[in-house]
Amino acid sequence: MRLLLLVFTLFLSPLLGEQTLAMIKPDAVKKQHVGEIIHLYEKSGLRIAALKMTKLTPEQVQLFYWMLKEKPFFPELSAFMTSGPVVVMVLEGDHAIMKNRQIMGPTDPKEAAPDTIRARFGRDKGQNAIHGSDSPLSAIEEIQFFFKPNEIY
Ligand code: RTP
Ligand code: MG
Repeated sequence: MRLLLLVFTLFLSPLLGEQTLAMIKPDAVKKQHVGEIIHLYEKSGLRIAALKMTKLTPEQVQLFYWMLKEKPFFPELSAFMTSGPVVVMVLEGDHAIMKNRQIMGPTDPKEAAPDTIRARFGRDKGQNAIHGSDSPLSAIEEIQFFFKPNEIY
């Protein structure tokens, strides 16, 4: 079953309506940019298939950003990501993973094109307003991290 899901995700889903996870980070929620960011996604042609607000625990940040656990900035990242609620969404559409990364802009808002979420709402490399899955595998894992199948429409 897992193998079938993997094959479907890697080869077919980009054409049929790929899904990705987007998370509005605590800085952007605090500054009340949730509505604007959701509006940008809806205008982009991606469909919002699931949506919720939640507050991450330090344990959840360790699991979610497991690849970065050894990085020197991880304590700062953990403090930031647990500093307030986040809004998580499943976005769906053609090449949703890549499209979302384009709409977000690069990690450092200073390097981002002016109309991207990070250029508009991010402050620096740490507090950069938005997260997006970066591959088909991370999209599956991150969507499952936050949503049960019956919460995705
Ligand atoms: P994200 O996972 O949040 O979508 O960001 P990303 O792919 O653009 O960047 P990634 O390398 O995965 O880093 C995850 C998040 O860690 C924080 N970070 N801080 N202070 C620093 O040098 C630094 N580097 C990364 C950011 O919040 C980044 O988005
Ligand atoms: Mg990343």
